[in-house]
Amino acid sequence: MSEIHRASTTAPVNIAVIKYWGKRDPKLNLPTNSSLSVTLSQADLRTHTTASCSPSYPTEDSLLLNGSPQDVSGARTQACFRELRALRKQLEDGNDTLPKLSTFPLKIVSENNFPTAAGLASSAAGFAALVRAIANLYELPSSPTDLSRIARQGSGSACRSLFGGYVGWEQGSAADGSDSTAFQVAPAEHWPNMRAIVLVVSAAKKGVSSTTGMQTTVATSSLFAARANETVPRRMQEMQKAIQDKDFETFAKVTMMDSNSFHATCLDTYPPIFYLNDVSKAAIKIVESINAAAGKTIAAYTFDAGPNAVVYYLEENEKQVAGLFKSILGEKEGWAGQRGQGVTANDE
Ligand code: 2P0
Repeated sequence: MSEIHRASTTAPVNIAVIKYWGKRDPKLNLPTNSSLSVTLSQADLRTHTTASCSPSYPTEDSLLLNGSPQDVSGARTQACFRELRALRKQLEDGNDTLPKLSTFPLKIVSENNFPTAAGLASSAAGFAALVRAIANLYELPSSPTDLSRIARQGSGSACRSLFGGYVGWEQGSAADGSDSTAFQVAPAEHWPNMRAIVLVVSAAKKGVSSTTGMQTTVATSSLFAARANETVPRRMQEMQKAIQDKDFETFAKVTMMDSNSFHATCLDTYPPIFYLNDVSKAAIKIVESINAAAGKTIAAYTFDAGPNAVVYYLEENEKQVAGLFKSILGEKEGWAGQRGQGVTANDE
């Protein structure tokens, strides 16, 4: 009987507070600007992935996501498989006693505990988990930074899910992408009272994929260049300082302004891209009214490539923020439910 080698891992969803939108190299997923995200608690939103390989498997690599077979022939998945196999082969070439796992077909089995492709960063957790599961299977000595470089080629935002807490993605300048990697700005424990609530406005698959949307924005939006070249570089600095200083008001203001800026470039795309709907806009109004009632900024909304809102707040304001949202959930048509909690303390 042939041996089966197996390793499992989980990777969390990350939600950007400075958004990645635009590629300078679509093949390598090299971005036009740096970005920064908060990694959510694995208890709520995560992908669980098991990678296995065996000489007895059918010759083709395979991937099962939530029970459905996925196409693995795409360039992105292939790039991840190729890079990880090459690293394993280096180990095997230097050590005759190691089993030749790099030559065996791979079987990947992934489960998301949240809606796939509904603007909830499913590809981020998905590729991060895929890359780390295979790296574990191959017993690679790679650092999270090395793995972030590989996961980025699967999906740009995936590089940020290799770290916990507050995570930046440096756009880099090298043509081969060697310096376009994720880095930890601060671990979750640095600001342990940070909380996020996810308002699932719609679990439907998004209308315009991120890859198509962002490249149309780059090609047609006149607002885009100012965002990528001036606004985001400044905000990256402001945001890192706000996190270091645990300055929630600045964190919140920059988060909301960057979400608005990203969606403005979407609207400025031709033909326009609409990710926010009327329920999203109602969520913005509620956050504004919460902040007005508090007399200071205690809640921050942000939206990715979909209508679902993520609202950041501090634990001490749980009642005023999450409590209010929870009390109106169900009364508003279109709010299918809510999930959320703290940021992850898992730095793996
Ligand atoms: C982000 N988004 O920073 C931004 C904000 C959506 C809006 O990263 O083409 O799925 O796979 O590199 O990572 C979504 O884009 O795009 C995304 P690809 P990805 O989280």
